[in-house]
Amino acid sequence: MMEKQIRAVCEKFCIKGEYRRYEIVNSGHINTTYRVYFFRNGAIKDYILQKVNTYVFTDPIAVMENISSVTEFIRAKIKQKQATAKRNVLHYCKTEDGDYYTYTEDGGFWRCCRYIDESVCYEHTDDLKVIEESGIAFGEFQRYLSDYPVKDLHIVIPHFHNTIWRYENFRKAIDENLAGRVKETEQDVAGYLSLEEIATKPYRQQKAGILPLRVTHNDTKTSNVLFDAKTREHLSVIDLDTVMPGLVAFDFGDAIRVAASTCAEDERDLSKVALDIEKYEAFTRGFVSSVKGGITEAEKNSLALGAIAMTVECGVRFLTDYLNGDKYFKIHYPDQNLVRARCHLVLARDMIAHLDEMQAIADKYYTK
Ligand code: GN1
Ligand code: MG
Repeated sequence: MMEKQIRAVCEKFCIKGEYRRYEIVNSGHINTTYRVYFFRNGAIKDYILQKVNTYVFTDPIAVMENISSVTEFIRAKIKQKQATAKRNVLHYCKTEDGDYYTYTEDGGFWRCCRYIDESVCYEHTDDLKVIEESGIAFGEFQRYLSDYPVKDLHIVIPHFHNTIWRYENFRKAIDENLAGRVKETEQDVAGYLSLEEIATKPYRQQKAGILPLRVTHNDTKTSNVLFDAKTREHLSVIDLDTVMPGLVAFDFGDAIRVAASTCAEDERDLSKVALDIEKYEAFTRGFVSSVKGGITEAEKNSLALGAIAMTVECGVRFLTDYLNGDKYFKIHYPDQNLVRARCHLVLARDMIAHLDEMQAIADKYYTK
């Protein structure tokens, strides 16, 4: 059944050659992803098919408009300096009608992109070179889009990194107690409520005009970068669903949340959870040197704070979803959202304890 649907979608995207097989890609908490293998001109050609989660992305066509426009923009920039951009930016396929998407009979919204040859991605890594490379990748992304017209982007998820709004939703979930889980999470709830002031600071600074809105990726976890399988150098940033106006501090911070943690984002053993300052430094070196002079002094001063804001915000979102009965993030076992939330609370507190040190490292690599 699934295979039939997958083959039908491939046909819509005019993929040539002989279909071989598909596999499920089990990363990402939102969309459903498949890798599909074709045989053409004596070689295997593979593609990534995704069924977009339309509960989360209520206007998926707007998502694809953002993505196609941003990837074309980046492609043109890369082609100014090298012959091909094939491995350095995603290439989405069009249907016969010229659309970057197709629907299946069950109402599913699908898209398809070429798989980047000899690439790998990591959910979590201890390899400092890979971490520094991921910093370079997101810094480069920021630089490529520094002159992209921000106002042309669709706001595909309103209030996405509006930390104040995330807290409002959290309070609503506590009041409604839809899944009857408030009692067992009393301590976690109190812990997150106590961090509201610090977590909402970058957002308030943007509202006050201290921090500018830029084109940002907004989902900068380590698994959203592809690396060369042999050299471990960065190739391309992926998962462009949430490219929207945002803060540099948020892209930096959301990356640190994952890249500079001692463990995975759902570590149950909280004694293992901490900020790894060496990893933090590796990412920061990559990111700050790669955005070069493209960020203001105020933005540089907001980076470490952004890491705290994004770690708290993400934890608040996991806990809110747990309280609501796991409606948003995919879970692989019953209390995964609670485990994720607890892990983020410990990580955020450790970051707060090291804020000065984190800030000093950002200062060290910054040049105007
Ligand atoms: C989701 O889809 P994925 O796994 O890249 C989420 C991010 C969270 C992340 C936590 C659209 O990202 O905001 O930070 O999970 N994406 C959306 O791992 O909500
Ligand atoms: Mg994503």
